[in-house]
Amino acid sequence: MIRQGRWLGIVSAVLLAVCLAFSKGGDAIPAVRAVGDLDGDGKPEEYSLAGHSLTVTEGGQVIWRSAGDWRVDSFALGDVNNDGTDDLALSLWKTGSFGTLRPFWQTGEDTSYKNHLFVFKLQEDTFKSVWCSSDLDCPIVSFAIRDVDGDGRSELVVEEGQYRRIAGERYALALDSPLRTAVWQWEEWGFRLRRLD
Ligand SMILES: [Ca+2]
Ligand SMILES: [Ca+2]
Ligand SMILES: [Ca+2]
Repeated sequence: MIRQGRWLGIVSAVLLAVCLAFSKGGDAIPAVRAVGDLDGDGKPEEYSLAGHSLTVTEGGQVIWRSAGDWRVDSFALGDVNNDGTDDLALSLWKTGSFGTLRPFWQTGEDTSYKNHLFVFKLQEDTFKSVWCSSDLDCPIVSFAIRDVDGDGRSELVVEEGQYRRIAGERYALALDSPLRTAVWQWEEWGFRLRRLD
């Protein structure tokens, strides 16, 4: 049992090192578990996705949990807005396109259940929203934060699919839809489409 425990410890250390390598290299991929130090306090946070819920701990304490009515598909750590600090990006499904930041000209019912991309930064153990999309036109199948053109700035690389209607305003990813790759670059107030393949 002791030997088994030691091996488990070594395997965990290797996994931790791999995760740290991803977060430090600036080339992040969606994962079910990752380690980063987004607030730069020298204490790494652990990010774990289970049951479509993301939990963030630091020093064994839970510092953040995704909202109960979000279905989180995937996440990535990386400096998606190129301000020098890594961010947390989430692909999630929820009801309502606008949440509390509803534009005044939107007066109808806000009951659609679709895919969103949210970006947060971490400051002093508090996650603050950097950008929260309304309903995405095309749902995310997978995404990564990386520098695709080698200019030293990160891009958001998204594999997009199509929605299928389940009932009413409730949608899901159409599993048989053709995929396309979209490359988005952060500009001052949001993402601009750079390329669509
Ligand atoms: Ca930290
Ligand atoms: Ca950033
Ligand atoms: Ca780039």
